[in-house]
Amino acid sequence: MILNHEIAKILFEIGDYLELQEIPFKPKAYHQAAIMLDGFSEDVGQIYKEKGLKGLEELPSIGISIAEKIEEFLKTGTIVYYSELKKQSPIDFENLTKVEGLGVKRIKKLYNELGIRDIKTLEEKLDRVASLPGFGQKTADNIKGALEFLKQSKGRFLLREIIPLVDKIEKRLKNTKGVVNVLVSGSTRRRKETIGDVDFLVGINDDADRYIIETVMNTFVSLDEVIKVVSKGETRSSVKTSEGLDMDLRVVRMSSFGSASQYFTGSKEHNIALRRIAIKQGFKLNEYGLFMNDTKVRGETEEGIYERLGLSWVEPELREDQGEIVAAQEGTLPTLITEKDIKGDFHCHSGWDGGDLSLEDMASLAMEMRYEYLGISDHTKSLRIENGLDESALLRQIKEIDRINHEFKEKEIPFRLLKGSEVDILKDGSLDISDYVLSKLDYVSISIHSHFKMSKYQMTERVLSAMNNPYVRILNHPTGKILGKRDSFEIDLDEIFKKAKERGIAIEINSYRADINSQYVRKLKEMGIKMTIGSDAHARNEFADIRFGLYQARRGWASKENILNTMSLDALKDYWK
Ligand code: DGT
Ligand code: CA
Ligand code: CA
Ligand code: ZN
Repeated sequence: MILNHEIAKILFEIGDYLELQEIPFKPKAYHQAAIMLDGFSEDVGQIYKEKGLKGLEELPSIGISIAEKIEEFLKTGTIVYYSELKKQSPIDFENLTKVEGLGVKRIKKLYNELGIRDIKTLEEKLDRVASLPGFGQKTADNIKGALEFLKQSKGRFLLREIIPLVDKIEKRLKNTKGVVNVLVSGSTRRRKETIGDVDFLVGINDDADRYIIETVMNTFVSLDEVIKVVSKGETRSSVKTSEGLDMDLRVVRMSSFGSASQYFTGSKEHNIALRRIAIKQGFKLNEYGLFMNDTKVRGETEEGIYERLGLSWVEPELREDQGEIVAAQEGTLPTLITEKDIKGDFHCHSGWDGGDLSLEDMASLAMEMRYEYLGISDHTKSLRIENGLDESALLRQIKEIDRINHEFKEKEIPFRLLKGSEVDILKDGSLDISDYVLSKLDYVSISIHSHFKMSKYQMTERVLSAMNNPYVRILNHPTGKILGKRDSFEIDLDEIFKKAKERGIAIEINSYRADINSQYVRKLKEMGIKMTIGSDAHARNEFADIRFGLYQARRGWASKENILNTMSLDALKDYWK
């Protein structure tokens, strides 16, 4: 929900500024309101429209003063209180908090002790950071790494973060007069995990006049989100949004819509390989169509083009020139896993380890997703910032799940919660929960959440040793990477995959982190290792994010058979025995 998110971001920052001024209580209120809003499933704009200020005030964690700020934002697009705080503050919070590892407390110290105000002064005074009390060389190195990371990733956007905006614009274009079809093409359609720019394709009737094209172009360049029009032409326009995202639009006649879809979906490498095949057969292929001796033989549909060239239609996620063309010629393309195949999720967090979701809430959210089961995988005790569960809490949770499942059974509801856990792998490779308690769970998934800076050998041994525990069924986010945020730690994945194969442990494709990318998926598939797709949801609106893991699975050629969460509950329980 892009509006909720936008407001939440501002409220959170207000909290930060207040914390900086050492004002009591208020910061927490703003932070809590922001966290609630970000995870809230309904659009605040809609709530305000229907119920006014009162509706906002009735939301959890929101009192009258914050409700008024939200109202102000909805009415005017800004919050004066926020702009004032920001103006008064000597510190550029917005950008400094983007540096992984820098929270309000540290930023405050950096300012007070070294006069660091923004990214630039941070870079300048970096060598003095290590000697600050409470920082040390390790922290300074981490900050340095995070700064480099920030620079590197500039320019590309996470698919997950732009999709809401893209959907909105797609709808807007679809509702424009004279528009027959809209396709989001380019890397967005191929579901690449990061996007350089978004490529919209609009189809209009063959006999549409110039006025129609003009209307489409005008709609596009005057979208609310657009702050800069880079170019505006007869058939093509480019713009920049306020978040810095570039977007292209091309308008084509419907008789060329298929060939244009094919061309602008790419990838460039796939297109070049396909064009080579066309040329070999005496055709010419471009965005306007497939031609033989200047006569257009195909163009309306993508399928038609592939078919005429002797290929089956290729799913966009596979179009990377990674063997898909030959497979399409030979009719050996895989049947990719689809959203419908997913019967449950093994990675999500309840209010027991933070957040505000009860187990019942989670069950009903899972049923909304049409799942058969949901694995509760709260963190364990070593993860103190996340309120990790200790043995006794886990045992209580197990009881509670049994009780809820019993109720489902009584009421003949065909859904079950699974007793899972995201158990912490300690520095020495042991798990932080006793085997006795682990044996009571339906499945155990394990993760590294600490001590990232080990040698490759040590880290590999650590994880291998954890994988030897007989109750382990899933290894979560094996590289530690969080795409766009944090790099992977050193680890020998070949060894890890071998062990996974040997012990029948599944490797997680984490939807949020995107650390297991399509190349790894493909390798795991080839090795015959099962995978899971995990949403890693901590809030209401994050369950549906499982689709981003699904996209990476598809880009890695995964079929239903390769992914554990496509199994029915009975088959799964059998498998885990
Ligand atoms: P991006 O934007 O970096 O995430 O990646 P794409 O794939 O969206 O690339 P983009 O936006 O430059 O171009 C969109 C599509 O247009 C691309 O996937 C294939 C097609 N295309 C662009 N340039 C060429 C080219 O030089 N040759 C061919 N055959 N196709 C091209
Ligand atoms: Ca693009
Ligand atoms: Ca482009
Ligand atoms: Zn998790």
